[in-house]
Amino acid sequence: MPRQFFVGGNFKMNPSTREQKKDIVKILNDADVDPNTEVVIAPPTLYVLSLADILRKDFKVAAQNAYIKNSGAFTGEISPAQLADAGVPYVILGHSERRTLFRETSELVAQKTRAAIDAGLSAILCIGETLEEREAGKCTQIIETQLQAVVRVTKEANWSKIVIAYEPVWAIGTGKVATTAQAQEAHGDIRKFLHRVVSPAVAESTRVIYGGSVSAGNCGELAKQPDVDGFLVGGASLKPEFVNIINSRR
Ligand code: G2H
Repeated sequence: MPRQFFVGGNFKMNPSTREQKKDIVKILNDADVDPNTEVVIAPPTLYVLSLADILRKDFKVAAQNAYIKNSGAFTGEISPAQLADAGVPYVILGHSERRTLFRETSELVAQKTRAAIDAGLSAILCIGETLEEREAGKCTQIIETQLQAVVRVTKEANWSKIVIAYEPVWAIGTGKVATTAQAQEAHGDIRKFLHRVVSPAVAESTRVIYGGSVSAGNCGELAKQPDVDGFLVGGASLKPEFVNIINSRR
């Protein structure tokens, strides 16, 4: 079965007002979009439910993070069980901003992934190397280490609930997108790793999406790569050009 094209909008800590949120939703609701693309919008936690209420029903919502426990004394955290109970189907985990600014290790990200799946959520699992790691020739090694942590705590069946987002850290918010060849090579490596370490079926069915300065201008060529199954979009997801990215396979 072909992998369904997936486009996520990672709003990060934007927009700053509820009014701006409504303006963005209006653009999405009015847009003519490819019905074959799965679209998932990840606003800040505060806005997830109110955005879901006004968002067109063929789009889904996601949280940008969740903790490893379902309840308890964890001030400031949000639990996977709470998200599931609220009808939120997806959560982004392991984004490089979480890994670097908030010191999340691959082991913690793996535990979060397991907890999310156990609660009934699907995870958009972000991985990717820094510029320093790429220049040292460690791209594949870093990606595999980040994935291996998840492999250790998940079962083969869990992978149907995971979308892998390859986001090279040097391309995030910098305007410096990976070349189509760089993206295809990394995505191909991820698929080979899944084939070797999990199973050929999981390698074939798991969606591997690209993130890092995706725009209306560069999405078309990236979307043509055989192992690029969609995008996780930051800055451009707040702009009208996000519609072009959703439609990049059209
Ligand atoms: C990478 C991406 C969204 P941007 O962080 O996850 O952001 O498209 O702004 O580089």
